[in-house]
Amino acid sequence: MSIKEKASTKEFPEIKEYHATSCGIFFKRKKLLCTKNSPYQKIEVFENEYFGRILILDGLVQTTERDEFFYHEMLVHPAFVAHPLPQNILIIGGGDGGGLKEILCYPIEQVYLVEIDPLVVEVSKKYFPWLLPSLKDKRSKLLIADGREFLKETDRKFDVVIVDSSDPVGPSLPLHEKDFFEDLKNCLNPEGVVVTQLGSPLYHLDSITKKNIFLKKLFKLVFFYLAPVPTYPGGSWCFAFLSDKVGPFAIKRNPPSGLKYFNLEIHQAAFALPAFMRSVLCKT
Ligand code: AG3
Repeated sequence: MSIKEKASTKEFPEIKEYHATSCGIFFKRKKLLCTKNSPYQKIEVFENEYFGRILILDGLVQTTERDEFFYHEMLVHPAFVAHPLPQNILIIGGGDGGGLKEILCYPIEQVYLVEIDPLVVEVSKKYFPWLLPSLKDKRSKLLIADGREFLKETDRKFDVVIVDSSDPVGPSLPLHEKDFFEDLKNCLNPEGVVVTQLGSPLYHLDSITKKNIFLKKLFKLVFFYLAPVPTYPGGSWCFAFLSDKVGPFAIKRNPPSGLKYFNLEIHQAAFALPAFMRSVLCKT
């Protein structure tokens, strides 16, 4: 960015997300596109010169046009290259549709998108270009429902479940709890794989460690992996790959072409954990 460009952004107000009490990230707000309160949360979309449109829920950055591919590709493709035959898919959360568009790259039978907040879907349809075409795909079924209730009530079984929650506060809190993962397990086919986002290895290591304990009791195979997400706290994000039968390393198919971050080398490398994570996660 040139000095002139830097100076020209001065007039814009700043949007901040605190990552801890003394630090965080800021964006200059070029244009406010939407600010609404749903019964669940505050939903904001604004435009930043560098990152494009940014979706914020209750003050937490969810996705940006410029760097969404890091997160959404790494949320979806590891499970899809490793599962023997992913046909029936469930996404819980993820009402912005970033994960859905990645899933639809595969020849699946059906994908349920279960999002609690209809306003997130409405707003994302309007401001993020990938959601509307993904919802029009005949294989997509949008259900506005509480993910936890859906799992308790459904008799469907899924091959891959993607949990695209926000941080463990507000409407996403239940999607981080033990009961939820127990219910999730009951909705999996025998070769089912679950991927869930777990937060920042720097800021959220305690909560990742707590989940590790109950996840290892529930699933025979528990793997953690990492991906860079420039606009999330700490810039590096942790995911869990969970299954009773299917591990991540025996590759069953190539990823779709045209991806911007994921490839099979990245897939293998992503499961290598730094020493500070291994020392707390690999001893239990
Ligand atoms: N879900 C994970 C968002 C976590 C962001 N946390 C934060 N900024 N503190 C993203 C949903 C996008 N499909």
